[in-house]
Amino acid sequence: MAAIAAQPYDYPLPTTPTVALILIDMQRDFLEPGGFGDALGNDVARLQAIVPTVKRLLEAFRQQSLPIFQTTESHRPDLADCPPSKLLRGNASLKIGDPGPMGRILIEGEPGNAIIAELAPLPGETVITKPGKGAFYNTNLEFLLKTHDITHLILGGVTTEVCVQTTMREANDRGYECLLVEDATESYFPDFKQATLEMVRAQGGIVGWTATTDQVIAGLQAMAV
Ligand code: C5J
Repeated sequence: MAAIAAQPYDYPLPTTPTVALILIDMQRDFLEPGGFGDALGNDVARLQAIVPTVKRLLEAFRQQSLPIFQTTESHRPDLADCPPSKLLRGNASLKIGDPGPMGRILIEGEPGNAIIAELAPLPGETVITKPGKGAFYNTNLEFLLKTHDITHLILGGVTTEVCVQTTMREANDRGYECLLVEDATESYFPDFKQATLEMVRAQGGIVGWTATTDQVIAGLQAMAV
């Protein structure tokens, strides 16, 4: 049986290709100046640095015709799906819904809310628009995964300890075998990223596995033969 060399131990791959890539929130709002992440006072360059690696991971799934799901953190223009607790939290220079240099912050359909051009989804790749941090909350992701008989999720994207970790925990509780790709995820806070990697694979993989992009690609190639 094929496996991905991973921590805390090898991640067994299924014999039928029921593995999907979940790329979280690789959006201009988090990666480019003038977006939500920047408005919160973060250095977006840290996140931009992983784009070539994430692209390599994405291309590997494309080459093997494996299912790809990308997510965006997005709200309706009328903000009806944004609870006041989220809207008013923090001290951002621009709040959700405010006009910024790339359109209204974190609003669906605005230029800044799009997935970055380098990773733009191709026809047939699913984009899940999510109002929360986790990709299962108030979305049809679980329904779509079940429809495609997917059992194994390979996760990347931003930010590691917020939307990526929340999604991985939601998926783990739903019975999915989850692997977080170490160099295809990033945080504005290096310590938070490191802590997340360590906590998900602690205690024998209490939330799942972690591995590098090279290790994932090697495992997928072994699955294909
Ligand atoms: C945040 C995210 N950090 N995609 N969103 O607010 O992690």
